[in-house]
Amino acid sequence: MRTQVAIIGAGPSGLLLGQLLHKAGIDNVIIERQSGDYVLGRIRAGILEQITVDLLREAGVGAGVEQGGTVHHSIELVFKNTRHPIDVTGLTGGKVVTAYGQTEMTRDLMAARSAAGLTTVYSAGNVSIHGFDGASPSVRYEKDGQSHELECDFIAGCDGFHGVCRASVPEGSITEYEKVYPFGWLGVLADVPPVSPHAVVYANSERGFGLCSMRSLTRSRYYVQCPIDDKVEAWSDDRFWDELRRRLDPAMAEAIVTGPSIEKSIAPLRSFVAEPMRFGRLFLAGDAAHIVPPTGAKGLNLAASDVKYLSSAFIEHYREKSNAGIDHYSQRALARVWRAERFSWWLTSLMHRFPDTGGFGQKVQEAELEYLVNSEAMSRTLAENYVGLPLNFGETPRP
Ligand code: RFL
Ligand code: PHB
Repeated sequence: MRTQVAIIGAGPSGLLLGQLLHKAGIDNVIIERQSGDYVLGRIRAGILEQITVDLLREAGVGAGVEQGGTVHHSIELVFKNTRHPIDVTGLTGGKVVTAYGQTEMTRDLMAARSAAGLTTVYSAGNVSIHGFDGASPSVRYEKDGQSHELECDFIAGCDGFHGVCRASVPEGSITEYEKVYPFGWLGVLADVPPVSPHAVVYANSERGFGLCSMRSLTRSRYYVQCPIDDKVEAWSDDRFWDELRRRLDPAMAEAIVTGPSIEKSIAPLRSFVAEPMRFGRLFLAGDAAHIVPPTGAKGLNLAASDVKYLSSAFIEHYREKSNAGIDHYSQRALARVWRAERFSWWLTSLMHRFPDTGGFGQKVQEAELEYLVNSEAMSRTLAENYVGLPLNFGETPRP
């Protein structure tokens, strides 16, 4: 088999890239280790920047988010048992965020891909990549007991943090930066109406961080910070709801509608960046190249902006026979990645209880939060990062 771009991974990065390339007439095949159902079963992000929504439209899959997404103009911070709305739209000259689950976005992209008759190989075993430092890269994999080889012009490594692409790069050519946080997030999905009309509630409390988010007007997603080695089995639904209530302000705790969980999982928190994001004819995108702690809601949005830069670079290569975009990809994507890394690290540090936070650390966090909600300058800094900085932020135009 031969294609122009071989995409490894059918998560949001790989599926969105495949769709944008298809729209531009560039042939691509996706090789995915898991089954389609398994990919759809992973409950992850829920907040889309406008850039991500625009990209879904550009890819021809905007109908789902237009019908099922909820547009929001504000978020809410809770500390010292008090709520503080932040008018992100007012502070950013009209920008919004949209609540729409990663699961739904993935389903829309999968449906569009199969409607277009594009090849996706699910449940591929022993995926390996070859020859990307030369002119003829290829991908080998097993399917139904048979070995296959896919020849291509380029490989897009969209295979997440534990994928094979980054791991295949020679050790000396890659630099990794990492910070692992000493806690995780316990998340619960439940068919209950969201507690707050705001997009997301971020709560700082002496008991640790809590978060209220939504998937629709009848489905909510809630999280509490938990010890890194905690087990899901130790958390009954009742224990989860009790703990969440204790981290919110009293009125919100009273108002929250609880119900049986339909999903419950613990995610570790990590900041990670691999540099560069290009190795010859191999390009990394999304979680394959970087991880942010979920506090800033940036993981999925960064995957989308990588894909925007990468698809533009491939389109420029095939249409205009120019490699300028390809040569610029890593530098461009990494500039945006580090801005989101900084923001996610900062919000994580401000909102969570660390082992050494203590009384002093708690007071300093509260003082910073108090400054934030009373200073228009700092509120605006939070808002402009939260809605997403422009794709060309800080760039000098290419000649
Ligand atoms: P994904 O979604 O991990 O998809 C990668 C795909 O590659 C496949 N794969 C392989 N395929 C072939 N061969 C191999 N050797 C392969 N190895 C792996 C995988 O099966 C998978 O289908 O990466 P992508 O597309 O870059 O998308 C990134 C987003 O998924 C990610 O940034 C966000 O979900 C991060 N994230 C969250 N972000 C938020 O903004 N808010 C959240 O609440 C939030 N929660 C989360 C998260 C990420 C989590 N991870 C990675 C464990 C919760 C979790 C648990
Ligand atoms: C979610 O809806 O899952 C969500 C929202 C905001 C975050 C993280 C997760 O910062």
